[in-house]
Amino acid sequence: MAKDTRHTRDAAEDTLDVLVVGAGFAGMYAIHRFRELDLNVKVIEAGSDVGGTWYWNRYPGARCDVPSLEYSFGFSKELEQDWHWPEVFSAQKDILRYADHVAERFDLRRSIQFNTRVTSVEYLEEDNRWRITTDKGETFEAPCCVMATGCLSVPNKPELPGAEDFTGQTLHTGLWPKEPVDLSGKRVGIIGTGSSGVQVIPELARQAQHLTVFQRTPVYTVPANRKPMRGAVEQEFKDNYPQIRESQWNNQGGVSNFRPVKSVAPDRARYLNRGEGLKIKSMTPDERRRQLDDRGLESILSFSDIYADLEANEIANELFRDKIRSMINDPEVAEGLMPRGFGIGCKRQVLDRDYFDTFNRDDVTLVDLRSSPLETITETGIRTSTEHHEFDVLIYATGFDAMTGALLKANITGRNGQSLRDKWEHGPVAYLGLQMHGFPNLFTVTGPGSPSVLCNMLVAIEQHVNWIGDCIAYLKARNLATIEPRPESELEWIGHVNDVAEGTMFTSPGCNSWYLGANIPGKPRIFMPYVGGFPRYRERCEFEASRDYPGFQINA
Ligand code: N01
Repeated sequence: MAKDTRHTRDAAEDTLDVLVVGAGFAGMYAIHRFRELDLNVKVIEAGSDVGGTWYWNRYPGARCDVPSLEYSFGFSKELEQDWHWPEVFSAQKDILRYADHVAERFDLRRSIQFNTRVTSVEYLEEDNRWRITTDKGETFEAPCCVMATGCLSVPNKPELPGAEDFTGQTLHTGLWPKEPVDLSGKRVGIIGTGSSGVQVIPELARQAQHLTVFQRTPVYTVPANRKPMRGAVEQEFKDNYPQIRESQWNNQGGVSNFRPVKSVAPDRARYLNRGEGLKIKSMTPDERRRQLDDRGLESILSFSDIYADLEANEIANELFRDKIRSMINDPEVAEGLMPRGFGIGCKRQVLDRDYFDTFNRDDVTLVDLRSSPLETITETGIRTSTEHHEFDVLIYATGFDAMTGALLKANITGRNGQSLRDKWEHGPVAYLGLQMHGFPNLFTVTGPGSPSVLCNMLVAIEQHVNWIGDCIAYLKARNLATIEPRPESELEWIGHVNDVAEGTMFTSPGCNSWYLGANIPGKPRIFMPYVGGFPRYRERCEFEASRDYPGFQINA
């Protein structure tokens, strides 16, 4: 098909410095920061509004697992002080309200073209420019391009036999409709019990006439600390924000772990101390059980030896399974819900509200796909090797093509016509998760090889956007044409990313997570995020910027 080269110009486009793909929190902050640096920026966004992951994941029960006072922008002291979070861990709708407020407050929407999907991103070598083509047949050009496309933004819908035959309603948690979905009186089937499934299942059970949960892998999930925000606690946080933000930047996962002391009653303060630092191997079986009984199932995560010692981890796994036995009425259902064959800490920790209790309801059925594999989807439900289950609505909570999915889907082509797909055939190769050799002036926010999903995303995003903005401003101020990593920098960094993941629970035997690409058939098995910690990573980025980018090639 002939390429549509119609070029849509807006008033500022001739002087555009940067094109950004995506108006989630990364794209939003990029507009603000780039404007501060006097860079002319335009953002292309597929959705009809800002918010990224929180725009698309509207399923009932969607909620953040980082406290909102920490999962929020730190670039504006006024914003920090003015915004009120109604709950400690925010629901999706409150995070979207925050995104809307940020967009209004900093007048971001005038730089965003909504309802437009990018279909290709191409380097024009002779001009040292990037051209973006959209599904509307438009093209836009600029010397630099920033992919702010998110780590979990391409929903994974597995190809299951008979999927097209189902005549009822089909939904995906990662593409939940904006319009309310009424499930009352409906029979609902759901596939998937990761973070999304675990959050939505109790909500579906409350709404639907009957819920059937198709589970392939049981999950280690612990109750979320779900509470309304108390004014005094919020104020104490706000009074300490400078110190909190500094702690975030010096913490492995970008969270300050700030504990309010003035606004918390002494007995509560004791409760908040979940026994961090205790070693499970140094305790007797009775002491371990007492720890969970007294401080809750979530305290299992605080044993300090379970993340690097497989034997300690297995003791914790058995303790977890014991707890499930005591929580679930039907022993067969309890057995079905017990994770085995991989340990706590291999996957992203899942937090829930009433998850296990849900399986004590008469109107909820657990189907264990390990003992009864899914044979086919039918017109009216799912047939497993043992039974046909009928329902009106089928929900996929089957996750995402994480970290690389959105970048590959954008059809990026660099120098000499090399596609990113070809470059990453055997796994993502990038320097600091920021840039790829052969793709000059193309930047990725929280790309593979950066702390990204192992870090508080808002903190990771701010650090990346700041670095990218400074780098582009550096080129512009010196009239330099392009920057890209040296090939040896990429290889050395990827080696380091793999080395630090080695020996952790993330890469332990039996671990199959989306961090490793293991949820997508055919995807290279590589541990993608950087597990070496945010401070160490940040230092490396700062080293590059402060020494005129020695790990990069710069062309005049
Ligand atoms: O996706 P997942 P998710 N047949 O990949 C199952 C973030 N997040 O959307 O494990 C049957 O974790 C799959 O089974 P298995 C967070 O970072 C955060 O739930 O592959 N089942 C699994 O049970 C999280 O880690 C929050 O055997 C199939 C499920 O689908 C990330 O997003 C909330 C299947 C997918 O689980 C992804 O979570 C929500 C098949 N063919 C999400 N294919 C919070 O902040 C897949 N599955 C709280």
